[in-house]
Amino acid sequence: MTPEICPDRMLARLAELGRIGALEGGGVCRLALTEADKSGRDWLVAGMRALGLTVSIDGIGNIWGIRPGTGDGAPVMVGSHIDTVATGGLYDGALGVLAGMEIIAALNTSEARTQRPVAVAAFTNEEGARFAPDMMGSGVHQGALDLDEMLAVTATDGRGVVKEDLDRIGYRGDAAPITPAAFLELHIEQGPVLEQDGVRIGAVTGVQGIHWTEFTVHGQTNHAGTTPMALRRDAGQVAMRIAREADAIAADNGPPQVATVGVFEVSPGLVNVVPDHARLTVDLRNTDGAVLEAATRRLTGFAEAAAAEAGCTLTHRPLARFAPVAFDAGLVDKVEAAARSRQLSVKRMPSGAGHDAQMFAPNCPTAMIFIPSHKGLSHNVKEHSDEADIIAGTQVLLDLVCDLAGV
Ligand code: HGY
Ligand code: MN
Ligand code: MN
Ligand code: MN
Repeated sequence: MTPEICPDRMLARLAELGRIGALEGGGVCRLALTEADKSGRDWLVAGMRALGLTVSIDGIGNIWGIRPGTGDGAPVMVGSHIDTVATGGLYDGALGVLAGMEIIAALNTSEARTQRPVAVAAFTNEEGARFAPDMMGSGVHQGALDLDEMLAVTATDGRGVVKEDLDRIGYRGDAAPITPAAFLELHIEQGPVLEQDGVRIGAVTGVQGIHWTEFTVHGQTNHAGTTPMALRRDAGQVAMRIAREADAIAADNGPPQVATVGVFEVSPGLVNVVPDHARLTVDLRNTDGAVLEAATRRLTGFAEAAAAEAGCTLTHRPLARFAPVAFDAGLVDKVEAAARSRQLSVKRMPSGAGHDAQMFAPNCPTAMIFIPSHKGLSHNVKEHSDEADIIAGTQVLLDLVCDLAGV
C-alpha cells in the first residue's frame, strides 16, 4: 500500500504541540531549555515511542527517532526544531518535526518497508533567542559548533547556562551524532515571497549568511541638567549611533542586506541621568558572504570610533557567524520535481531565515521545502499557514523520503 498523509492527524498534532507554551490570545513561547521546551520535548519523545521509533538524545539535547529500514545504511533524516522565540507561532520549526512524525505514521499505517532507515529529529535551540548562536543543536550535531563551548554558553539575559538548563530539564544525553544519507527540512517561508507570487511550494536553494554581534558600551552617569553636552560620556548616545549605522548599512548595501537591532538596553534608565551603560545586538544578513563580512567590519569599526569620540569604552563579541550555504543542486531539483508531480506551483528561492538544514549541507545532500506564510509574518504570534499548504508540503516531503529511502 502506498503511504498517504492523514491531514486530520497531522493538523491535530500541530494543534496539540501548539497548546504547549501557548500564549494568552494566541501564539506560543517555548524558549529553549525552559519548562515549556521540556514539556514539548516530553510530548515529542512520547509520540516518537508511540510510533515505534528508537529514540536517541545527544550531548546538547538533540532528539531523534529512527524507524529501521530493511538495510542498515545511514538514514534519511527529516527534522527541524520545537523551540520558539518569545513571540512564536504554531509552525516555525514545529511544522518540520511534526511532518516527519506524520511521515512515520503514514509509513507505519501502510506497513511500507524502506530500504534506508528514516529518522525524525528535533534540534536544540534553533532560535538562539536565549542562548546564542542560533542553530546551536544542529551546529553541534554536525560539527560546526563545539559541544563544550556551547554547553558553557550563558543566556544573553544572563539568566541560565546551557549545560545547567539541559541537566535541569533532563535532556543532556550521550548518543553519538549521526550523519544521514540525506537531510530534508520542511519549513514555513517566514517571508512574503511565495504568497505574493501565488506559489505553493518553495524549493530552497540555500540560506543567507548570518552575523549577530553584541555591543556593550560603558560611559559615566551624570546629571541631565547640569552636564554640558561636550563633557558627557553618554553610553546611550553611542548605542543609538551604532543602531543608526546598522540601518545605514542596510540602506547603502540595498536588498538583500538586512539589519536588525533586536536588543537595546540603557541603564540606569532614569529620566534625568545620563546613561553610563548600554547593550545592543545587531543581526546582519546577506546572501553574499563577502558583502556581509565587510558590513560587519564597517559596523564594528564605526562602533569603536563612536565610543572613543564620546569618551566611552566599548566591547563587542560575535554571537553568531554563519556564512551563506547552498543546498545540494540535485536534491533541490528533486524538491521541484516532487512539487510538480503533485501539480503544485513551485519556485526556487534562498532562505532569509537560518535553519537547522544549513548545518547538514556541508556533510550530506540537504534541501528544504517552503510553504507560504500568511502576510509573510513569522516570529509573530499571528504566524499562519493555510491547512492546504501544510498538507501539500508534508506530501512533498513524504514523496521525497519515499524516493530517497527506497520504499
Ligand atoms: O534567526 C533565524 O533565522 C532563525 O529563526 N533562528
Ligand atoms: Mn525555524
Ligand atoms: Mn525562527
Ligand atoms: Mn529558523
